[in-house]
Amino acid sequence: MAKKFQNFINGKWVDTKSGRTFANRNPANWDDIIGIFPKSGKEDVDEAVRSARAAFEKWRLVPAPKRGDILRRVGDIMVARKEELARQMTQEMGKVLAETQGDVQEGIDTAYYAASEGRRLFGHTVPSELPNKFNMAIRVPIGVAGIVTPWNFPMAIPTWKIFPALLSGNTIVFKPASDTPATATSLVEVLLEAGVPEGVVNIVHGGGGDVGMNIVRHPDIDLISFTGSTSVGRQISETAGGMLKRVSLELGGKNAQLVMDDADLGLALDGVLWGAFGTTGQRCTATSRLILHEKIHDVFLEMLIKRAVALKLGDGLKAGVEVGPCINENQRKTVQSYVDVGLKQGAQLVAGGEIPTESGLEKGWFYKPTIFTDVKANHRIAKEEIFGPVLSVIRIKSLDEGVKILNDTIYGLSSSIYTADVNTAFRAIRDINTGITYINAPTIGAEAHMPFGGVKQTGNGHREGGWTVFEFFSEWKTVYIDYSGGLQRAQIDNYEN
Ligand code: UN1
Repeated sequence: MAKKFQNFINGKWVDTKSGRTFANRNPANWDDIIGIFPKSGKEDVDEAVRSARAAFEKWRLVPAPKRGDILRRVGDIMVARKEELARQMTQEMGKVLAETQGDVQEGIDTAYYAASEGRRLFGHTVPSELPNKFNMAIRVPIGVAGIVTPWNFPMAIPTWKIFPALLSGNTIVFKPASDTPATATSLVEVLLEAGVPEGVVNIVHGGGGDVGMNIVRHPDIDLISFTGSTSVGRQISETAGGMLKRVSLELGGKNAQLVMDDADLGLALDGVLWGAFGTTGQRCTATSRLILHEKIHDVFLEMLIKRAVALKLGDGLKAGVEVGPCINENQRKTVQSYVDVGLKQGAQLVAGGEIPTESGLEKGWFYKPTIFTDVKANHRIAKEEIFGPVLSVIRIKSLDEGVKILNDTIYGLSSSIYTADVNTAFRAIRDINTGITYINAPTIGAEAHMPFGGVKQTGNGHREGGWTVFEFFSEWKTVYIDYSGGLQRAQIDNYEN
């Protein structure tokens, strides 16, 4: 019998009001049911928002260093449970164990970073233009945060949002992706064990339409943090924009790795294999374009194909497996449809491009690591986010041409350049138009204490991670304290006419 999971609302584990449920399956073996989860609706969201709103009145008054102490305990518990959480995540999401361990570690890093921020949350004191008057700007909590997260980083991305939101004094209504609800449930259990009070964190499982959009639309949700597709992000932005809500969006990417003729090719090869096929290409930061200088194009490609076709697919819990499955049937269909489009538009398929037929893989959503060459700027596989193990290779003649092609996309999340020339590197840093740029490293691998996010249609200008995420989850309050004992009129009494 598959385990039955519940929502957590107002300090209690509860079923949905409607009693509806859905099953979640292991993408490497669809006979393996991870659990039965609540398929929630508007009435469940309403209940969760009521709980979070009531809890906010107490939580906002807990001193930030104390909120930080709870998050430090969250980090400690995650350290103790790291292996178990990673195994659960691989079973639920498919990526290999080393990667799910990394995903949990990113949550641990975020917990400790947020904990330390509890003793900082700096404001500003600034001199007043009037005598006997004191000016300061302080950070205050905002209210109830709606947190809507994807399945590709089932632990790290929720922690990027929830931990700074809590540290800043907000309460939470959390809707995790319906492909990874078990990991999300474990995260809530960790928060409770660490001492997060009743009502402060609420989790509501279910679909984007029934749960996600009802969170976005709810008048008592003050801010929304979403990571996912650009099309859903646009829908959230339109709805929330009309209600004048604060929204942080982390959306698509079409990230490129540029390899110059002076690059260390072995290093660039390890980088692109990890960037393109790690997490089965299912990262916002995944390398989906490889831009090769013509002088090294053929030799590099030969090295790349050899390694890519040798990557071992399988159940991510098994030793030696390097690439897990796609998350679900739809995602694999999307990958296959892009491969078909690539072929139709005239790109050359040089590796993969099909579902593997080896025994042991037949009950999972596996797809072979795929490489296209002769990809042109107008090909859809050069422009659109695929979110799977498909790499489009483009040939260039110079740095300028490479940077131009790299920038020629509606997205702008991550980028990478391999070169031995410091001048080339610095010109690339200046001219590449993405939120994140790596020099001699792949497009993936952001660290928790650095700003994370992108330009153009990758987002709406906010940054997660690092010190910048606390900007999003808190409000500035400007305070003037006049201790002169008289009326002092700014801009008037301190100037002679
Ligand atoms: C994502 O795919 O949305 O930089 C997040 C990385 C990871 C996070 C990716 N640390 O690849």
